[in-house]
Amino acid sequence: MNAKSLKPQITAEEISVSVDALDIDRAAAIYREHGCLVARGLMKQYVAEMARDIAATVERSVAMLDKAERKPEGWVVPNGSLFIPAPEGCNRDKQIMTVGISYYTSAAFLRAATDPTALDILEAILGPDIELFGNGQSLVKEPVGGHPKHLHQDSAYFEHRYEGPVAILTYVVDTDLVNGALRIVPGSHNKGQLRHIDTFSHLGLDEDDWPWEASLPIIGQAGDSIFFNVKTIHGSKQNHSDTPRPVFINRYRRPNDYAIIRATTTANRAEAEKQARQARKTNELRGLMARGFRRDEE
Ligand SMILES: O=C(O)CCC(=O)C(=O)O
Repeated sequence: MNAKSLKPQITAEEISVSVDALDIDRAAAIYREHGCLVARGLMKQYVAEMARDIAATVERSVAMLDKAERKPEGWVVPNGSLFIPAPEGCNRDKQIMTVGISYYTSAAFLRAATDPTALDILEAILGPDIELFGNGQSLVKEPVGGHPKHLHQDSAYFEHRYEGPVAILTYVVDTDLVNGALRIVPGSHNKGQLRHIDTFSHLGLDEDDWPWEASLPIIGQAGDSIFFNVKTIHGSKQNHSDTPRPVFINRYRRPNDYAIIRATTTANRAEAEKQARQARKTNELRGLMARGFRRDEE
């Protein structure tokens, strides 16, 4: 594969808007065309509290490691944090990956999820009625070699009946090529559902087909947010800095949408694919309404 031919033909600047001079229609148009959008400064006001709450949750999670339960994805401690094998040189044999923080444990997280400017942009993308998908997610890359997240589509993990969720991933610290900038493949939301393989960071794309060079790194400051479609290819490399690299993610969808396949490995995805036709909105937990009204009970 010629990596040069895969190199994104667009710059981060071209898919970015600033909340200080926000043109909502332009923001939505960028998202629609490229399957991604960078909103500079969108979540600045929540960053200090989110940094505090994420750090406290990580500390508690590490203290619970002796109660960790083995799962196909790694080890899960009682507060829901997921650990995977640690990089060489770490003083533990397990490193944190996803942090057991949610709207149930952090008021700042819930406030960020219902941020009015974020919802204005989402409304221009999804329409007037918007349901939260999930209870919020946070990932932390530990210092000095914290995990990579291989390029993937979120739809490998939760494929939806209709358009699927919009994710908003927010940097909690200034993030660059050293500590693991999010990398994104603009336009890849139009490629349909791609075949994923099992990787160190769970479902991921085959690097021979989708090398890192195909992706555009988004260098940003704490409080910058990246919107992306459930089928937009994204991922991030290891954290080579000496401090943690946290992010938090809020996800939203139209109220009538629902997951038809949920998976974390190729084996459980193959099983879930067989059941996809039986999936119904009524079989899934409804999310809280972030804007508008749930018009049709399906
Ligand atoms: O932490 C990151 O940079 C990536 C997170 C991610 O790709 C995901 O949760 O789908």
